[in-house]
Amino acid sequence: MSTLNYQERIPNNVDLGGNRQLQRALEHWQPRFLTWWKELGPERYQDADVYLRTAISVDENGWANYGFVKMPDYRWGIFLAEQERDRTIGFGDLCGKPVWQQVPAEFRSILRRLIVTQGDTEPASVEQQRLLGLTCPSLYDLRNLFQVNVEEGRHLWAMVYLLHAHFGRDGREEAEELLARHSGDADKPRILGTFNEPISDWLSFFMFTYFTDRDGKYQLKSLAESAFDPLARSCRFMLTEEAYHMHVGENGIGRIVQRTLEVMKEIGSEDPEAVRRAGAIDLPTIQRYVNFWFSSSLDLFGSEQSSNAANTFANGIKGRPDEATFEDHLALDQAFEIEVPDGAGGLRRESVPMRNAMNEITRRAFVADCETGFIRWNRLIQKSGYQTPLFLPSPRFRRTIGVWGGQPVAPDGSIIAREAWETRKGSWLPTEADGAFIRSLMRQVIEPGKVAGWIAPPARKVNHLAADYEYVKFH
Ligand code: BYC
Repeated sequence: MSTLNYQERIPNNVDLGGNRQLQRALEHWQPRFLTWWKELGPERYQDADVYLRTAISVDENGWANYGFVKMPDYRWGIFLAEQERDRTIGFGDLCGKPVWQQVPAEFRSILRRLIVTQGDTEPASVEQQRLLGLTCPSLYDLRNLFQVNVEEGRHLWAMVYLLHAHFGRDGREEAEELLARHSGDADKPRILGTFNEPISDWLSFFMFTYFTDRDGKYQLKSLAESAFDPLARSCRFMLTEEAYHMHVGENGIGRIVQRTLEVMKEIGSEDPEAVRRAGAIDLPTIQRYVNFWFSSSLDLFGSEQSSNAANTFANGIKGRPDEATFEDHLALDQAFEIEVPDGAGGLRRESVPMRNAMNEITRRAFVADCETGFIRWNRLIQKSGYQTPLFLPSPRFRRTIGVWGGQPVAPDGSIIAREAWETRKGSWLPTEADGAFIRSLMRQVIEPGKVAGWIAPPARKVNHLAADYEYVKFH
């Protein structure tokens, strides 16, 4: 017997009300999701009223509304972008054939694996970020954190919907497992590396939302091309929310850089120790956090040469981001050049069949997109009269996956001796001492309109509200 009015409780455009089997599956899963959310979602603030955006439709002109809601009462909805009439497969061997509304038996296990991998990252990020509310630099940031968290929750719902609606018993079991694996758990970790890294401070949070959510953008863009139409439509709508998460990252890092520059001017010094003594985060430390999160996020694209990627492309399951912008959608007789270590301390170029290089093609689009924030931050640095820019390290730096995995490479991309890597990595990656310093800055500020000393106030408000708006009301 239905205990909830799903049509009302879960805003959706998938006719949940008309599908009793799906309702039953979700009725089973939903209380487990809530238990998970209360145990491993945002610590302490389950009871607070938070000013949140909630997706209510897929109408481009008004897809969400804003209002106060307690997070456990958030209406995690299920939305698929509008169905395109007569959509055909846009790439691979089946190019031009009609897309699938159901999962073809021969692709069932690969599609399930991709949906599970995507789904796994969503609750993982909520778990990683669960303690950040206790050290938020402002009420504005606290609200943004919770906005990101509930939307990652909705993205989990999006994948669980697909598992329940299209994969029968296997899908239901996988949906349970999505709540059973936990970020950083020794026995049951999350599937992909970055999602087991702790995010214990706000500098890491902004790096994660800048870099790792951007991996999300590119993976979702690739899946939005899928011949499995419900997956494609689901991912297309998820991208709408994902854009805001990256904006949180870009603005957060920008505000930290801005504050650092103000302090450097005030004290008339760039010396990292002096900047730290004045309560700001020195630029070399910010660079070390960039190096860490960028390299970790690069691994999320998989190996440069991948038969998995070639197969999913050939079968129409996963395309390239913005596939329509490519000229040849078959990518059959083409080659792609990648760099590999030559085993003698140098590198050589290798030609790979294009289909096998899809992970690398997607990674390169990601890297180009990562540059945008640096242009803005470096403009701030330059305008303040300083000459040392922030930069993206070489994609070969600190890789653990792919041809560069485990290779000793400096941030400028040069291959170095292993001993040199060991002695110099402390100047390239966050150290224990960096972590301790950053954590020492993490003191909660929740007075409306006030902001911690290590980050500049936000330039833009949420939904045009006043700067001292009470975005979160505590009880
Ligand atoms: N860590 O052929 P390979 C997001 C595994 S983020 C651990 O090189 P393939 C979000 C790989 O799974 C977007 N394992 O790669 C962001 C495979 O294992 P199996 C998440 C890794 O298969 C912020 C093996 O190595 N979405 O949405 O072509 C907040 C050989 O793999 C890693 C997706 O990832 C790693 N870094 O591609 C919230 C989309 N890298 O199968 C959310 C779905 C590779 O042999 N996933 N491996 O056991 C995929 O498309 C693919 O699974 C991957 C790997 C791109 C991840």
